[in-house]
Amino acid sequence: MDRHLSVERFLLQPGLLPELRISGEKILNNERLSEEDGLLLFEKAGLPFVGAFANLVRERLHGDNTYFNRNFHIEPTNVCVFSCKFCSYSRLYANREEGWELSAEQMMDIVRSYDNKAVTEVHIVGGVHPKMNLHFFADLMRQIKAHRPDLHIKGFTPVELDYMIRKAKLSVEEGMQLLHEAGLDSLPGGGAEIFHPEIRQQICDDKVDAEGWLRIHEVAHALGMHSNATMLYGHIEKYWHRIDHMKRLRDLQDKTGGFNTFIPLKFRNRDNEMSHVPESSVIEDMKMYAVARLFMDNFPHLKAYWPMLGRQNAQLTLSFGVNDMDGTIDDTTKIYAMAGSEEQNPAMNTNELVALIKQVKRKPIERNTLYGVIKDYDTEPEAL
Ligand code: V47
Ligand code: SF4
Repeated sequence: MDRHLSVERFLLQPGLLPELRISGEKILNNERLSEEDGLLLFEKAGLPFVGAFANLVRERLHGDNTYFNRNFHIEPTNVCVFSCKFCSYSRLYANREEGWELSAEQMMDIVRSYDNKAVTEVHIVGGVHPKMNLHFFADLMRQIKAHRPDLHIKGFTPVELDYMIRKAKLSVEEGMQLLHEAGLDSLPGGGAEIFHPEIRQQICDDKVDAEGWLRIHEVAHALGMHSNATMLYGHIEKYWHRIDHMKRLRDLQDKTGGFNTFIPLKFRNRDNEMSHVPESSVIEDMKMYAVARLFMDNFPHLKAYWPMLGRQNAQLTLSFGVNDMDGTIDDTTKIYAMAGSEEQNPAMNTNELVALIKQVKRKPIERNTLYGVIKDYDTEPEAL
């Protein structure tokens, strides 16, 4: 059936709110949704409605293509000077003997352990340790690039960058330029949480604010680097805080075009100071992905981070706007296992990830960080 027609029938439902019909028509006509439209979808639309429209947009942009990459994480430390209430992972500097701190040599050992593996990206992210400064990380990146020049380094959130650049007494432009020249290729999406101060002050008061986060990404884009953006949802925020967050990102993307991917991150409540806050339902999670796909019309990709959602829910997101499953990860991240995810040892080999995508009738495509196609698994044989 024509995809357009199958979605149009939602607009013919008797009793459909006139405002929802208007939003639906905008989507069919490729028009941008306003903040009011976005809020309405969260508040008044059922999951089948938003899901059908989000899937239409996903298929318009990408057909059945579903991207993943082969990557590994390095988490240099979980010692952190900040104290985000949702964080299950960090240890304060005063309690640093409970945490870990990797030396540059230990991190190079991790990089070398992938020497014969077809990984294309290393994702470096961790706590903010006062002794691991900008020059330490610049030197680490030079060593990584000297060892393996083609490995894409996606690293550091604006939380880490703001702290290390300030400490080095450089401007954001100078700091980012130095790190880029040392080998930093792109920025991951972390540290964004919820931008609005009403929520940010309650959950992560002491780290970089919305303006600081957005400015670092803007400077990175001006240097020709790409980046991702996240949103930590499903805790104490209201729907309008989510819309405010997405609008700020959409506005910056209009200006720079430097974002690749939007990644909604489901709040997990184990072993943190927000454990009393219940987690969102699967229905709410799917709605979040669908509205994100519809509202973030200038973000080419929408990612479900499977180590956080679990494999089956990640499969489900592929019908609600998502076209990217992140990567093989290889059990190298602890952030979500410590926060209560189903995935206690997140690792999937390429064949498992490919099978997961094929099982729900989508086309698995291995990509590099910037979405260049490495292999189309629909037409080529499986990896070994
Ligand atoms: O900013 C921390 C989140 C983020 C919890 O860009 C939590 O490709 C849920 O941003 N429940 C860091 N989330 C991870 C991140 C990321 C991950 C994968 C891929 C990319 C990418 C980026 O983790 C933090 C925070 O929002 N986080 N604690 C928690 N309890
Ligand atoms: Fe530190 Fe990041 Fe945890 Fe916040 S979320 S306490 S910045 S490691």
